[in-house]
Amino acid sequence: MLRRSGRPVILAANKADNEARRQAALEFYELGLGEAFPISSLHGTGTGDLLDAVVASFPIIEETPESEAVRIAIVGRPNVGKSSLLNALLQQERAIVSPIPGTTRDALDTPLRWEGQEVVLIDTAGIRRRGRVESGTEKYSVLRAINAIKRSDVALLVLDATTGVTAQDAHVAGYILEEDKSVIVVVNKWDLIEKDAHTMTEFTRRIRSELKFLDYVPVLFISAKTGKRVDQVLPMALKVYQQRFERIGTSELNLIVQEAVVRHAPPSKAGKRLKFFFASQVGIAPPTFVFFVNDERLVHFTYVRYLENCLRERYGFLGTPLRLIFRQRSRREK
Ligand SMILES: Nc1nc2c(ncn2[C@@H]2O[C@H](COP(=O)(O)OP(=O)(O)OP(=O)(O)O)[C@@H](O)[C@H]2O)c(=O)[nH]1
Ligand SMILES: [Mg+2]
Repeated sequence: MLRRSGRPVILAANKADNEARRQAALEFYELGLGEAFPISSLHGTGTGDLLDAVVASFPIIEETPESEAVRIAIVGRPNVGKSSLLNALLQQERAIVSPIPGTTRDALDTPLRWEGQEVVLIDTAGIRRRGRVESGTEKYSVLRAINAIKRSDVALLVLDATTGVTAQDAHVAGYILEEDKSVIVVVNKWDLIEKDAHTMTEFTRRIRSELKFLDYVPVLFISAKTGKRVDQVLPMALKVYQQRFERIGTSELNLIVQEAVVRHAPPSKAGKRLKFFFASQVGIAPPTFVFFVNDERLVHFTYVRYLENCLRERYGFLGTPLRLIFRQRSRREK
């Protein structure tokens, strides 16, 4: 009956409380349902591998329903050089423009092929600060930029090197994060800066402190005008795109959590300490993790940050936001 249903079937052999019983679970091969996962509901063993198998059988939900292309939005304040960057990217010899019929929903979408990968670059009009009196067209351009961010996988947040980070830049960064998009900071007009050996480090430090929630984000210093380091933009964007889809296996993830807890004790309140029971990655793009804990009220944001850093130490997730969700395990299950 199960086979006829056409649904994926995963066999769990329960009550495999000891090694002998785990071995015995191999016999279930005879059912013709593939490998049996020996588990023990009583001891909670084997459930990690079982969950991995369950998750692996899920149909892959296409994040990019309109095409297979990686969509990269170029956003930032007016006049920082977004359109110039687009043109500079198109001038690179390896970027061959190849129009794909039916994918261009907006006059500003430029499809191209980069080393075998379909890419759509989305140029936008500069986003001004919220709250200003906006003319009709300006308002429209803001909406279009926000829409471009929504449609993208990766956003290039373009800054003007001569003005540094402004409140508007933080504002645009906020839009990108609200949408859980991956991001690269591109500092443009680097040709106009008088530099010494420390300028780039100092600039990077300032960007990281002024946009502090973006500390996992790569920063590139370019000149759309001279073409300097423009060739690093697309490879970096594609790298960031790939890390958006990275998965941590359940056993590996739980090891990371155990080690994190040993290195740095979780917070406690009124004599009660936060305890981790089990963690699982439940989603990609952005990578989303659920942590089952004894009491979610004990979760403090500094510890969330710390856990996030532990995940990034091992997996990078360059330029990609992570979602960490904490769930209280109900008493019944204890
Ligand atoms: N020196 C220098 N000038 C640049 C660079 N990139 C762009 N510019 C100049 O900056 C001005 C604005 O460039 P655009 O590319 O139109 O800027 P934009 O971000 O598309 O502007 P909006 O579409 O109005 O939001 C132009 O005069 C460009 O020539 C650069 O790397 N160096
Ligand atoms: Mg422009």
